[in-house]
Amino acid sequence: MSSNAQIPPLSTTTVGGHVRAAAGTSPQTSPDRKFWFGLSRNVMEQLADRWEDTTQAYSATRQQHYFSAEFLMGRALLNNLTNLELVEDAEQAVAELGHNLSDILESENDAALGNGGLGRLAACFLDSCATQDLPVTGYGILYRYGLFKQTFDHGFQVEHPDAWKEDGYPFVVRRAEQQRIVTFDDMILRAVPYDMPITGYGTKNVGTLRLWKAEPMEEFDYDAFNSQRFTDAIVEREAVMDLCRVLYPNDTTYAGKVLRVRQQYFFVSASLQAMIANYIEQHGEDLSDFAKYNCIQLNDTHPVLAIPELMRLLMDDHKLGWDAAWKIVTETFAYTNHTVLAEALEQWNVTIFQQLFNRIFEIVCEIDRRFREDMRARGLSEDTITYMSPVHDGTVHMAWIACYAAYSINGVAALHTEIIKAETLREWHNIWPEKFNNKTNGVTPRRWLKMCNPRLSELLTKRSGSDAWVTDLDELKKLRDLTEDDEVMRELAEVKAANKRDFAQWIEDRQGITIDPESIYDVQIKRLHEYKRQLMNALYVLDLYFRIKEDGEKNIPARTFIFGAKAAPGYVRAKAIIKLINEIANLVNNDPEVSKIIKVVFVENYNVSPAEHIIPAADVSEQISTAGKEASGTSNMKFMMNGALTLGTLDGANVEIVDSVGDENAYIFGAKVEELPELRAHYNPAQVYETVPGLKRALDALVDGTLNDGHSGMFHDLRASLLDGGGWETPDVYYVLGDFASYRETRDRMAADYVAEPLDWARKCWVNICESGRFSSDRTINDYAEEVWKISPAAIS
Ligand code: 26W
Repeated sequence: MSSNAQIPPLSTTTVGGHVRAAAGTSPQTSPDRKFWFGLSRNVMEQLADRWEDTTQAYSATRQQHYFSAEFLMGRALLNNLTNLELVEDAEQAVAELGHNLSDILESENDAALGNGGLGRLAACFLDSCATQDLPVTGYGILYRYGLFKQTFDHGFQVEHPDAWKEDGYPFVVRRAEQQRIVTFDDMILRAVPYDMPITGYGTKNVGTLRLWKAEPMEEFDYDAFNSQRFTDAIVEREAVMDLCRVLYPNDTTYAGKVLRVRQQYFFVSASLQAMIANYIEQHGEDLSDFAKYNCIQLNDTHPVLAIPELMRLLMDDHKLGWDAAWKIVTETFAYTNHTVLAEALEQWNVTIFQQLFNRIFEIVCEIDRRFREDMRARGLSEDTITYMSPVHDGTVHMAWIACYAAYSINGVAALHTEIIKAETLREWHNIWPEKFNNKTNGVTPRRWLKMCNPRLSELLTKRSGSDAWVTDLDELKKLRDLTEDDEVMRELAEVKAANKRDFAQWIEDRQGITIDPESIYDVQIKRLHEYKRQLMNALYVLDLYFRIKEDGEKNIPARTFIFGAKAAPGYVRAKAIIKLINEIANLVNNDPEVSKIIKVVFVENYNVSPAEHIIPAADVSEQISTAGKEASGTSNMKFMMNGALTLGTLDGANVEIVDSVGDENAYIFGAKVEELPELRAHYNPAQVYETVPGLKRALDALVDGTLNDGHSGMFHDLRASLLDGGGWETPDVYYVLGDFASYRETRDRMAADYVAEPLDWARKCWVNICESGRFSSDRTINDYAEEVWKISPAAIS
């Protein structure tokens, strides 16, 4: 179809040459990993000229800059081959050189520079921006270690460093000539950009993700070395290198770590300096039109230091007055909120600011002073003013700075946006309702459908007569009525069955566990958090075990319960839930009778690439958060696109998914947001435990010796957290027991429906696939581009 015709073909000769250079052997004897390097370099060679052209085109126009502490990119090679429509060429060349493309692809490490939803969203957004020729650049940090690797030791999570690029990484280019200097009061260092090309599908444009790396000012301090202060010189170097060493593994829990605020300031300062330099090069020294050519999206509060830093750069380095600088700042920044959980709000002790960058602290205090003046003039009460002020109680409140300075504030799903307007950011909404808007999240159909599910992609292309859906997912709506065509439904069922066989093989190879590919694959994959209620899922499985084992229930449809989740290393209760699921897996999988009907699989080290194997094979998508807590969710969208049905609460984007597919094509249960306050007021979990069928037996198994927590007391704590809060906290904060009966009934019904009439199940899956266009990140990005960023496509010729 495309412009890619001009790319010189990727051939046995070119691939062979790159592999020889990377491996120092013939391609035939090269290890897969070295082959991957060579093939990747060949891809880089192919896109280089277009990348340069795109960068040039974008620098002259109005641009958007996406600031994010996390980009969960996953693997790059297949994504780039897919986008450049080179998969077949690569397959052929690799085969001719005696290798197998899928082995080569599997030798790539995931670039796991993110924790979960927020980081993966940033990655999907970049894909959609490139595909739609939008002048957008991502800015973040080149972490040496990505999200920790997870293993299980006797069922307990163990964390290991993820040295993902230790032997090199061909998809970033160091641009030393564009380095910047970043100054802290106690440290000065160089920020060196490493640029990653972001290819789009069916376009020549190649966007950029710029990841900054901290390096010492001097390659080596020879003076210190010569004056015998050798160790001092090394220690200083290491302090600088520490800055980018590791991605903080907390997802939603804030920890006031100085190194983290250093990371944040480091990358926003370097990015802003680069933006200003480009502006001056293009439009001259007068910065008053800065906001006409640039806008910045703040991905949650992590990059909010960019607000005082831009003030500093404009005033101190470029000599603008406060008002002129503030005008630019307030026309430049837009802020996205990704969570309503109070424990996620970033607040830094003022002493950290004073120690690291006192000038920034001064500016924040001046923002605070003017804010208070402004609010008094509006007649707000002193209490409200204090609550909303950027600096109070010895703390700097990052979200409040963002709300005050940003021209746009958005939530990530319709329900979430309503909640931040009415609760989380209520005071701000009262003053500036016009700043608030919703941008429901989306996911890229390139990675999450075309690339990870080639069988379904082929079916969709065949049935719609073209592959236009790859860049316009709404095209699939036109196929919705094919539910009437049993032949198509049988094809769909066969695609799913084949994907399930692939997954069974994959998990057997990876973890040595055998599952039944004919069973229902019921999947919950996401970070481990109490609000996501993996514990409720686990209790259902445990209860089902007893129903089979003790009650002798017959007619239980065969099922495989699949989990994937990492817990923040310091989140004790989340780790207890991981151990519990592993113990339940032990119990179930080793029971000669029960294991014929159900199995439990915990996918170790869940990440982007495991997700690409799991999602195409899934039948049931578990989206079971306590209503009001999951801002959006994005795996719900990936599952839908791949023909899995949602078993979920009316939370986050689930609400919009049900709205698109209809009640009859999803399985919704549990308390709704507006019901919860009333329900909680009379909630007595101990009574629910006694009366709801199955609960008592399942919960008691946590402490009666059925399950073994290695004498850690973890399972006792889990049970207590639900029943009486251990006597010192509110019991069952996330309403696990309250929603259990409804969950159990709905999940049972869902399994029964699956086996009752496979073609009817396929019809529901088909509707989900055909209605997933609304959840393409192309749609999300279009909405941002038109309503918030005001940018238009800039295609290169
Ligand atoms: C400071 C600690 C911290 C770390 C990460 C606070 C907050 C976060 C993120 C905001 C957590 C996150 O990833 N949120 C998820 O964002 C997704 C993309 O919008 C949503 O789909 C998820 O519902 C939301 O949990």
